[in-house]
Amino acid sequence: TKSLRETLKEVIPAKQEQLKKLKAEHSQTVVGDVKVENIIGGMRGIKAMLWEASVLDPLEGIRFHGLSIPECQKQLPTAPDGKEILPESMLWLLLTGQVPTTEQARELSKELAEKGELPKFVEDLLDSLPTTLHPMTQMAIGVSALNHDSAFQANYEKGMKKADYWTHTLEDSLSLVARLPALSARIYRNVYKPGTDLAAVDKNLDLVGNYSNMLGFGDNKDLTEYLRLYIAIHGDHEGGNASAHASHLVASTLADPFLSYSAGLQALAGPLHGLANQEVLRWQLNMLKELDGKVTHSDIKDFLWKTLKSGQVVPGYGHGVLRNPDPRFIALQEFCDTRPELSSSPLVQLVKQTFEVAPDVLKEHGKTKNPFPNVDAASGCVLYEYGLKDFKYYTVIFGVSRALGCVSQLVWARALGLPLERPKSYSIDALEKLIKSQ
Ligand code: NMX
Ligand code: MLT
Repeated sequence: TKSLRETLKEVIPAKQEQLKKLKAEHSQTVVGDVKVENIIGGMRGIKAMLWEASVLDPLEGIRFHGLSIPECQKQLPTAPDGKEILPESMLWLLLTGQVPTTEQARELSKELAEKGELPKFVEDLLDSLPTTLHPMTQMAIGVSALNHDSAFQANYEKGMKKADYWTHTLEDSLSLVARLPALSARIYRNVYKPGTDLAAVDKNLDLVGNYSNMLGFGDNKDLTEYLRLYIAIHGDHEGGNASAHASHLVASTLADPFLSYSAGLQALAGPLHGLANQEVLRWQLNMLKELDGKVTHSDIKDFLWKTLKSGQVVPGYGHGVLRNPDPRFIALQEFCDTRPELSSSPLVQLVKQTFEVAPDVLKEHGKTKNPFPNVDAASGCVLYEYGLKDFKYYTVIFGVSRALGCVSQLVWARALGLPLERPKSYSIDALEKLIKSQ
């Protein structure tokens, strides 16, 4: 069996050649145009980034190196005691474009567990933060501080060659992914279970096995399995989403993977992006409380209109690219359907009922281009039902996951020699002048 590094050494030259040929033959080929609406509309729809690991189709949803979520569920190795996708398998796929064997996935789990402990100063740093500081802010601080040991930065200072950028990026990336469970679980324990013991990293467990254990939910096999699925399928959503794009932009300056991913986390912490999963839970719990358990479609409709009329967005609905229900939402719903304790829960049922009502209400409201649920509409209710009720923490779990895609791209960006990102911007006056000159 080939190791991860051997596999990458094999696949990278072929991609480098492919890009070289593309550049030589098609640098001037036009693949779209830029309209004023794109410039003033958050760059929606502009084809402007190279991103290797996944591509998002507006109707079908995400494919990771060509594989849909159901295909990944069939093909990617699981944990020894589980049925859900192992995030290490997803990381392998995102990095190499290949489905790992079970042995390769196990090797990666082992390597990550071996690298999983935090430096003492990062533990002390996290312990010193006020417990009132949002868990996402704590996460970004902790990830940023891990750059103390960056191989990329140390070797850059020594004057490494461009051809070596990706190998050190890979080492930092694996070290980052490996340490995220200990880092994120420490934040959880400090904020929500102060004064209780935090388990050490178990060298025999997979990434999420360890994460769940350190969070204090190791005995709940169903939650651990849910976290595996959650973390695997939130891993990547092509390059233009705010966290991936932020991390890619920062890394294009040759800032190391820790600094780059810390920037990605700061973007994930916004309510229009990853923080929406916390907002969904707050909103659905309010609905459950206000409707006092007696929930009908007409009650849900009224509640939706109340939200919209108060000028708020319906959290968990809409998307910058998707124009259909998010297949990640569907996969999480299917997880609930296979477990009676979840499918009978009023909260899980409410999420489902909301899905039956919200698209029509949003269509009637007439603003959003996509009236369907995104992944955040479903992700929190299962955590809540399994006892992880602290919803201000939910985006941290998303943050553990999104690292898989972001670091994979960092490795590819350095291997392919992608340049500093620097798009052209215009003031309103300059844009008007440009329009007149056309
Ligand atoms: N509820 C109410 N209004 C909405 C919603 C919604 N769920 N989604 C979009 N709109 C509005 C939007 O605010 C905009 O209004 P205005 O013209 O007054 O500025 C209008 O519809 C057009 O927006 P779109 O072009 O459809 O959406 P856009 O690409 O700008 O934004 C989101 C995408 C995801 C930011 C937006 O749909 C939203 O705010 N959704 C709720 C928050 C959410 O669930 N975010 C999570 C996304 C997934 N993730 O994990 O990151
Ligand atoms: C994501 O997973 O990043 C979200 O669905 C947002 C996006 O793709 O824009």
